[in-house]
Formats: sequence, structure tokens, C-alpha cells
Amino acid sequence: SSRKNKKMISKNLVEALNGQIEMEAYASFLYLSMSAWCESKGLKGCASFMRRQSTEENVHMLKLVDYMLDVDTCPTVPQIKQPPVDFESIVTLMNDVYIHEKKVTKSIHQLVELCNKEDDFATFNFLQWYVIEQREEESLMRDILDKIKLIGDGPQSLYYIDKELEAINALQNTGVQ
Ligand code: OFO
Repeated sequence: SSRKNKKMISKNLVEALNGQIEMEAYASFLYLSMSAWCESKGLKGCASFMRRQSTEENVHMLKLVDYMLDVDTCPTVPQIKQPPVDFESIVTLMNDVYIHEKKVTKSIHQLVELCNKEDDFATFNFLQWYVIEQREEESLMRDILDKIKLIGDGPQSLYYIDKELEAINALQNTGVQ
């Protein structure tokens, strides 16, 4: 039938979406590795927060996989490079998350730009969810970094940072944030 001949999304876009799948999968693994590191340092609040972020990234990846299948394109399940296993401190770790999210945002924006160029309105529309999600993620990470800065690096700071992350995580679980 004509099903096979009709390409719903361009080759360029298929490649870019596969790249985004890889990026979300890497984020999921990176955050899982960060979560494990936090747990091993006794930072249980931070560990739960990062575990949750890891799960969310997995959902972001699956959403892309499902979209590609919806438009009759088989996604490529990627090989994931080894994420770091050791981190300097909880402050640098959280800063790394923020930097990584900014990278993801840039990649999403490039994808949106490509949709524009290719007049792919369906994919453009699909990606709006990610545009909003990235704005929220960046804002959340900025809030966390601000709070960490306020708490400072006194002897009790790790305890309070961990409590803070535990509270943020609890808020997210109730769907408030
Ligand atoms: Fe899916 O990159 Fe973070 O949110």
C-alpha cells in the first residue's frame, strides 16, 4: 500500500529525534548515577530527588519513542555512554544538572527550528510539551542553586541542603510543582 511510501517526517527530523532520544536516555542515566552517588554519601533527600529526575527523563525518552512510532517511523534505541560516577560535591553536582538541562533546552529549540524549516507542523506541535518542560526544569534548578547559595557552606550546610531537596521532592510528588 501507499503506507510505506508516504514519509510523515523527513530524514533530517528522524535523525534529530533519534538524537533527542539519546540525549534524554543519557540524562536519565546521568541522574541515576548522581542519585546513587548522593545515596552513598548519606544525602537521602538529594538521592530521591535525582532518582525522580532520572525517572522523568526516561518518560521524556519514551514519549519521543511513542511519537516516532505514531508517525510510522521506527526509532533507534541508542547506545548510551558511561555517565560520570564520582562528583566533587553536591553543589557542583546540582550545577552540573543545571548545565545539562540547558544543553537539553538548546537541543529541543534546535529541533523546533528544524520543524519550522521543514514545515512539519505535527512535530512542531508535539515538541511544545518539551519546550514548556525545559523552561520548568531550568527554573526549578535555578531555584535549587539559589537555595544552596543561601544555605552557604557552613558545617551544617549538607544537612540543610539535603532537607531542602527532600522538601522540594515531596512538593513534586504532590504535583504542586
Ligand atoms: Fe528531558 O531533559 Fe530534563 O527535563
